[in-house]
Amino acid sequence: MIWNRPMETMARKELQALQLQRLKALVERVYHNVPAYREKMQAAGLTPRDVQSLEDLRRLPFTVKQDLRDHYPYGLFAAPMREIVRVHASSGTTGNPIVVGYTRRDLDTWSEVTARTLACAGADADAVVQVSYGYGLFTGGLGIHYGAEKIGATVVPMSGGNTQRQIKLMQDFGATILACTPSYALYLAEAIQEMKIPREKLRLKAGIFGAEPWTEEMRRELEYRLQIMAIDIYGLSEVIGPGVASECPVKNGLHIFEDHFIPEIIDPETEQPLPYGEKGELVFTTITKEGFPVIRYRTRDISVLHAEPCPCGRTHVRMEKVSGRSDDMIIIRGVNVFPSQVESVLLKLGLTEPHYVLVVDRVGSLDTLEVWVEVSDKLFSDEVRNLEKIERTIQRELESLLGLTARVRLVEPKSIERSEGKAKRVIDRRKKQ
Ligand code: DLL
Repeated sequence: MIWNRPMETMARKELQALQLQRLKALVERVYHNVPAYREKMQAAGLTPRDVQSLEDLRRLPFTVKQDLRDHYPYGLFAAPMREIVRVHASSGTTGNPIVVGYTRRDLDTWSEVTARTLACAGADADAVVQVSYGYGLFTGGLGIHYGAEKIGATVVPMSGGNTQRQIKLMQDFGATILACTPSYALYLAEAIQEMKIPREKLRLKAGIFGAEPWTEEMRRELEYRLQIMAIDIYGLSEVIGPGVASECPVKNGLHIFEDHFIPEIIDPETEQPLPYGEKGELVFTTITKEGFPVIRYRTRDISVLHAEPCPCGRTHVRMEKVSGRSDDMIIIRGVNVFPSQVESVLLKLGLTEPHYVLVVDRVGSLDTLEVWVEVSDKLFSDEVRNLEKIERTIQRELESLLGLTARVRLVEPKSIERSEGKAKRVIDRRKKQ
C-alpha cells in the first residue's frame, strides 16, 4: 500500500527538480531568519544565491548536535514563536536536551510522513494501531499517533510500559499494528507467551519497530514469536521524529521520504560526501520544515544509500538498516564494537535467549568486554559442563567476528532488565573512574 503515490513514485528527475526548488526556499529561509545559519554561511563566503543546483548543497556547512546545544532552547528556530505550536525534546546523556519546534504545517508534514510509514506496513482505515512508543517529549508516540489518525485508522494511544495491560487491550481492542521499539516488542512477545495467550486471540498483522538499532536476526525472532511482518522505521527528533524513512514490504532497505528530506552519506573523518553504495555517516537536510529546519545535519548514524529501483514501485532512495550509532560504538583495545554485531552472533547461534548486555570495564590499564546473555530456565538448570560449552561456542564466534576476546557469561532467566523504550545495551564501567 502506497499512501502518497504521486510523491512516493515520482520519476527521479522530477523529484530532483522539486528538491532543488525546496532547497533554495529553505536556504533563503534560514539565511534570513536564523542568525546562526547566516553567520556560518557568511563565514564560508556563501549567500543563498550560491545554491543553484542540488550539487551546491555540498558547499553548505554541516550542522552538528553541539550547534543545537549552543543555541538551546530556541536559537535555531526559523519561525516566530507564535507560529510554533509544539515542541519535542530528546534527553541525551549530558547537558541540555535537544529541543525541536513544529509549526502547524510541520505537524501536517509529520503526519503525512508517518502515514506513509504506516501504509508501508499495510495500515488503512480498518487498521487498529496500538501505539506503544512513549508519549511526551519523545517523538515516537505522538509522531505515529497523528499519522495513524491521518490514515483514518483507530488509534490506541497506550504509550510504553504497563505490559500486562498492553497485552489485555491488544486482545480486547483487536490491534492489527503494533508500534514500539524492537526491544519492547520482544518483551511483549515474551509476556504474551508467558500469559499463555493463544495466537488466535490476537489480530496483529504487522509491527513498525524503530528508534534503536536492531538486526535481521532480531527481525526473524520477532516475526516468528509474534507471527507478524516486522518493518523497520527510522527517524530522529532533529529531522522530524519517526517518519524520515521506512521499509516497504520488500524489506530491503528503508525508503527515505526524499521530497521532504535530502540524505547524504559522508566519510565521518574527512567529511567528504560518498557515492551511493558506500558506507558512512548519514546526513540530512530538511527541505520543507518551517519551525526547525536543519541543513546537512550529521546524525552519527552509520548506513549505506542505494538508488536502484525497488520492486514496490517507490522511487525514493533506500538506506540500509542502521548498523549502529557512533555514540553506541565502544572501543575495546582499539577495536570498534557495535552491540548489533553481538546481537547478530547470539541470535544466529540461537543457543540462548535474545536478551543480552555488553559490560565494559578496565582492569589495570586493560579494557575488558563481557557479554552477558540470558539462558532459558531449562538450560540454566542443566549441567555446568553444557553451559560452559555454550559459553565457549559463543566466545569463539564473537572472537572470529570481532577479532577480540570477549568473556561470555550466561546469566539467569529474567536477570537482564527488560526495556519499555530504547534498550540499554552497554554498561560501561570505565566511565565511573
Ligand atoms: O528515536 C525517533 C523515532 C521514534 C524513530 C520512533 C523511529 C520510531 P530520537 O529519540 O531523536 O528519535 O533518536 C534518534 O535513534 O539517530 C538513531 O541513532 C536511532 N534510531 C532511530 N530509528 C532507528 C532505526 C527517535 N530504525 C536516534 N534503526 C537516531 C537504528 C534508529 N537506529
